[in-house]
Amino acid sequence: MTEHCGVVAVLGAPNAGKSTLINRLVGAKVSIVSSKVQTTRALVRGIALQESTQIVLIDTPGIFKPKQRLEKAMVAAAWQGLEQAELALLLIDTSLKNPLGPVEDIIKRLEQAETRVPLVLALNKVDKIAKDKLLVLASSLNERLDFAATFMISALHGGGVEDLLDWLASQMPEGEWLFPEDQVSDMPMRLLAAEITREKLFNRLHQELPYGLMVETEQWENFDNGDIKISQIVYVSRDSHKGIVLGKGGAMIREVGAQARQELEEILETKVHIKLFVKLQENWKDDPEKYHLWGLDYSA
Ligand SMILES: Nc1nc2c(ncn2[C@@H]2O[C@H](COP(=O)(O)OP(=O)(O)OP(=O)(O)O)[C@@H](O)[C@H]2O)c(=O)[nH]1
Ligand SMILES: [Mg+2]
Repeated sequence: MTEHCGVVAVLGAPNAGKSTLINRLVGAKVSIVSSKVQTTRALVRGIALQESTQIVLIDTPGIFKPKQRLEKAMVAAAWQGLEQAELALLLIDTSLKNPLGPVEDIIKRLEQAETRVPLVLALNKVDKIAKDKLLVLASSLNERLDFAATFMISALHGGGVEDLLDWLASQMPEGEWLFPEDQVSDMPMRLLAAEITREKLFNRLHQELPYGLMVETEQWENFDNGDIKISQIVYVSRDSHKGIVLGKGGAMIREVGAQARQELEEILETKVHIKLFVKLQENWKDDPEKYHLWGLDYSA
């Protein structure tokens, strides 16, 4: 069979469900998910297969009005994802009161885009909204932009995702696969391991605290018996956050470590030991090296 292969960038507002969708299309966890906005910080590539077709899906940080340096770098990365793609998927959170509000700027930019890429629309979270509202939304978006197709999906529950995958596959040009058959992501395991810990922290911490955190895998040791030992540093940007992340008598960080270990053991199919250290680094958001690590542009 002739091989087909192409790159699809998934764009949308923060929290639209982009990472959830990519994990589902790929059939494996390649990008972390949380109920909070601004979870994905850099470009993450997930690789989906559909018969003889390989679809490289770029998960992007949500697009919003950035203020801080890190936010600017995240939004710049999202637009950079578009440049690399031959097809862009705009994902909308239909469960919002005003689903178009947070995508107004994205629509404007896509309208103007100098290098126009074909677009596909996916209305997400349809499990939470009435059908008539969806149809209105679909037609008003189609009036604004020229979408090659529109899908109504639930990335979380899977509804409509199979049809979307079939359609995406049908759009991919002839060409050799970019990745080996069994590869689901281009992210090195050390980075994915750090992301998984960050996801567990995001899910447990409240308000602004998660945004002041970053996780780095410091050491990765493979033992002869197959066990893996991972040491990670959780950087906090304020001294007062250290105690919160540690929890009473270290209870919080232990629980986060246990959750991360469990997930990594499933992914790696071996016994994992994980050690987490919490360190204060007030200005990690101004440290170019941290940006480099994630492929983010420090001066975006
Ligand atoms: N009910 C419902 N919830 C969903 C659906 N898809 C995603 N979610 C939830 O929406 C939240 C955000 O999902 P993510 O996949 O992290 O969203 P994202 O677009 O990647 O967000 P950022 O990385 O912050 O830009 C999570 O709590 C998901 O479980 C869906 O189809 N239905
Ligand atoms: Mg995400």
